[in-house]
Amino acid sequence: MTTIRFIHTADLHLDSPFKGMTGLPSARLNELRESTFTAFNRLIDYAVETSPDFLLIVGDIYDGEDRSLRAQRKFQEGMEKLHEAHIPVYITYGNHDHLSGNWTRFELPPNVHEFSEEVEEVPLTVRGMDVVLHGFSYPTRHVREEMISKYPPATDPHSFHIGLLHGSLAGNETHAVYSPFTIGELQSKHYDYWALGHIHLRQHLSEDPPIVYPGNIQGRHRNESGEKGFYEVELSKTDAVLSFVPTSAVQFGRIQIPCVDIRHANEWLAVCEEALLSFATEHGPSVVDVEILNLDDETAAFFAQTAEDVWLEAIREVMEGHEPFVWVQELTVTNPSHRQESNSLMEAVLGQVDSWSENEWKQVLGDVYQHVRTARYLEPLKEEDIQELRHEVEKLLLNELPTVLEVNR
Ligand SMILES: [Mn+2]
Repeated sequence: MTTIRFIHTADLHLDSPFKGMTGLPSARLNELRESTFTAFNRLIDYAVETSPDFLLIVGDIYDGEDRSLRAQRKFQEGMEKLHEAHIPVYITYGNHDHLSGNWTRFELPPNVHEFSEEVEEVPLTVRGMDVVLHGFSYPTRHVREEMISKYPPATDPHSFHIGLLHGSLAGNETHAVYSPFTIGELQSKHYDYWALGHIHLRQHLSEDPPIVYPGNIQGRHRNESGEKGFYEVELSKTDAVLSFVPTSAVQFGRIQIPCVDIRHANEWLAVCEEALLSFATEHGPSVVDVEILNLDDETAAFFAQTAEDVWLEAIREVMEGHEPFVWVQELTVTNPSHRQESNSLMEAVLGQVDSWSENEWKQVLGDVYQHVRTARYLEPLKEEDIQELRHEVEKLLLNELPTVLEVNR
């Protein structure tokens, strides 16, 4: 045998609070709040069933630096199951669950190795083959240092070398840049596989060797849409075969529904219901944004008679009780002529907004965040808050710009 088989996962974000989700019936909200655990259980069950040589978890096991007691207990249970199944687990902690957080400690079973805050080499033997893992845990939340320079190059060509690294590409400003690296730097270490974490979008940065973000195992908001899961990797010295295994309990998504020649509300509701049901059949329980488009003038006039939030309420009611559930989080009616007209101005404004760094966002929001009376009720600004605000900006522009242009004509 010359192939090792392992599971690569990251960003479990156990016990994510889904605090931006409002309006859901409480049973659905509970389902959503359980979703990170459901996804985690699917990961554990899969491992127990398929007995990989080992499991890698590359940072952000917990969503909060306080590592909620419940999340730790569930994680502990999962690790015990793997212990009983004789599956070793190697974990690093990331920016969300760094080692300086204040938490009540659980003792993990002996099959679990936790990487320390220094880049560490862990040798293991898998069915007679030598494997060396390299990795570290975040000592504090903000690790801006180029930790990659501390990873030793592989010298022994007969061993499998795997790097575990929670961080992002240098120069990629769309995410908080932690432990930055370049693809060239990773390649220069001559490892057989780079198991990355931190970016929640599943992606391969390189094929040879594989440099891979598995993404998170459960989406947490509209910007983490689509199927989520982990990779099962079969690795030989000459080849790597990656299989994606889905785990999401609830999927976030976006549906565009063309509405031509709609003259009555019941027609519209029927069209939406059909589209939403077929989405749920394909993707399971979902939280979706619906965009109504392709309106002719008469249909646009028909929609304008009723406020968008009333339309939204109506469609939510129609979907009530359907299994698997589909919750419509947002409804937008896009008038194509407006969209075209405002495109270039919108792009200019959004381009500006997208160029803001985290600090610039804080400056822009300074009035609110530094206000004597409001500041103490606000939680610190997070990356997902910024994404949500960016989304609100886009919506506002889409709705308001045409009116502004109209007035100034
Ligand atoms: Mn993460």
